Amino acid sequence: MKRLSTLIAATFAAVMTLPASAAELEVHEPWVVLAPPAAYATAAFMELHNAGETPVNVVEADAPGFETVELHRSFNEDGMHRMVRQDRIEVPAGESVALAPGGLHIMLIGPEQAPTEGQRIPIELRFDDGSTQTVEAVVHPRGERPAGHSHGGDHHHH
Ligand SMILES: [Cu+2]
Repeated sequence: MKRLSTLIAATFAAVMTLPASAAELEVHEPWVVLAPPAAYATAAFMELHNAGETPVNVVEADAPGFETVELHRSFNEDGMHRMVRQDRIEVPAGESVALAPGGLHIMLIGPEQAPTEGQRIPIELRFDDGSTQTVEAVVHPRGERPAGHSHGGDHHHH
């Protein structure tokens, strides 16, 4: 039996890949929409890039100072703007997924205090392997670029 189990172990070793971890996910330009002070909710956007060789699944998000944080997707149906909660946001290996206005976003619901322009909101992303990654999203009005951003192909370290 020893030989057989060795063979099985070897087979598994060949098939198994390293679990996807947060370390392989690069998060670019996280930002939060500056909402009117009385707004019930606002949204966070960012670009997720998976530099690894296995898919990365974001299954939850959280942020301090908000009652509820959910993964959402906006879409248009018969001219109506709607959004639906997502169980996960999958970032395929080697690809990028944009969380952007009109599409995927992280919904920040029920702020204790209205976020103000320039505020940095830590958003924790949780992955299906149990790992987490926290990004700092800057609050700014829709349609504006965060201050100090450059498109020089620089790598962001976290
Ligand atoms: Cu939403």
